[in-house]
Amino acid sequence: MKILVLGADGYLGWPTCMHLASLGYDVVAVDNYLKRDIAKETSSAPLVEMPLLGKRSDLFHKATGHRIQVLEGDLRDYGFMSALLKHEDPDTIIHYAEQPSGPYSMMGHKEGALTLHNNLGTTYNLVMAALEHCPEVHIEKLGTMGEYGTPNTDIPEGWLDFEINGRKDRRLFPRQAGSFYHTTKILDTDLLWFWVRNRGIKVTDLMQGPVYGMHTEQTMLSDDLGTNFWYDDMFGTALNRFVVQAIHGMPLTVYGKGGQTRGYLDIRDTMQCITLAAENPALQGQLRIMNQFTEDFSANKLAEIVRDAADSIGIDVAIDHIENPRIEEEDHYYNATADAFAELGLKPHLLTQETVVGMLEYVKRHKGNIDASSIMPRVTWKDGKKD
Ligand code: USQ
Repeated sequence: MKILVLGADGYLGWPTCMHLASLGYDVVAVDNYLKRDIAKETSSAPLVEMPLLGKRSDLFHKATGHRIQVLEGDLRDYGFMSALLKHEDPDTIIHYAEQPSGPYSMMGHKEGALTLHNNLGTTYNLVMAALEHCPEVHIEKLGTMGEYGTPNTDIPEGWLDFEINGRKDRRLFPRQAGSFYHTTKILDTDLLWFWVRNRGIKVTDLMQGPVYGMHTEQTMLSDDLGTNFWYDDMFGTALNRFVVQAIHGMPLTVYGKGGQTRGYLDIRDTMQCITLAAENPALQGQLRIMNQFTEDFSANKLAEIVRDAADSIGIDVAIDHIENPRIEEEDHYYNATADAFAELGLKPHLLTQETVVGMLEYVKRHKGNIDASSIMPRVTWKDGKKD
């Protein structure tokens, strides 16, 4: 199987390339380093900055004998996207090529517009180029659990069967996102569903929760084969941030009451899910929606887990409830389904103390790189960028 990974330089993109190449798939990694550029603008830096894709691909080849082909280009440019799909003629495309930060998307007009145009533009170009050159390709699109928001009902996997005045139908489950970034993911889902209905493309839309961790089997092969691990207010996800805060010796930043609950997963389980979906593709003319998380936690619970893990290795950690920069429910019902991957055979790595201690130890080795000035929230949902 030939697999294109779009957005291959990202937190998930590079580990995905190595994981799939290690399984023997023919992997082509594509990126234009947009995230590195916008991260410079916001003074956000990963804990350890990894080499560019070409160098990592060479190192990976030396370490394993597997090759990952690297291409640099802007997928917002239809000429590039079209030539890419025509030339590579892939079986599967994993589409991570989106601006992934809620806070960044809420900063102001420029950042919101970039998020909107980049995220919708790449998805639209991908659909059009697939229809032009490889209409049977399986598109695996990274969506987000945040598309559903936090309804006061259970959350099914994508679809809602409903009845009004005795008549029944089935539609996308209502979406209501908590940031402009998350809203672009809703628009993506609608865009894909439109082209599935009208031209019969083959799509899996993965509703993924926040991911934690920095290591997969392949990232541990060498220091330079790691993933870019973010902990700042823009690109860092909750658990990753708490681990860095614990090592830096500052109180953990729970936003507001801390009852905000999300479905989380270990980065190793992202690898499993992406692979399971690729090996068991959607049908032609199907939009298959799969919820991608393994356990749910409130922000309070995550903070307690990190505090207890730190305590077990002699690090004292306090938990602080700071003013919530976001507009979101802080105390709500949450019960989301995640049956599809379990049925395909996902073996979850649950959040154990050993996992968190492993993360704490990695961050401790790089403690000197922590930039404390990018940890506290610099963007509010109400006012955008704080001066
Ligand atoms: N939170 C805190 N303290 C922090 C950081 C976050 O209490 O220091 C809370 C947030 O208020 C939120 C929850 O933790 O309620 C999760 O926040 P997050 O920053 O880990 O995740 P989020 O902004 O939702 O976005 C991340 C990724 C995004 C992905 C999404 C999956 O950045 O790309 O789509 O997780 S999901 O959350 O399911 O939509």
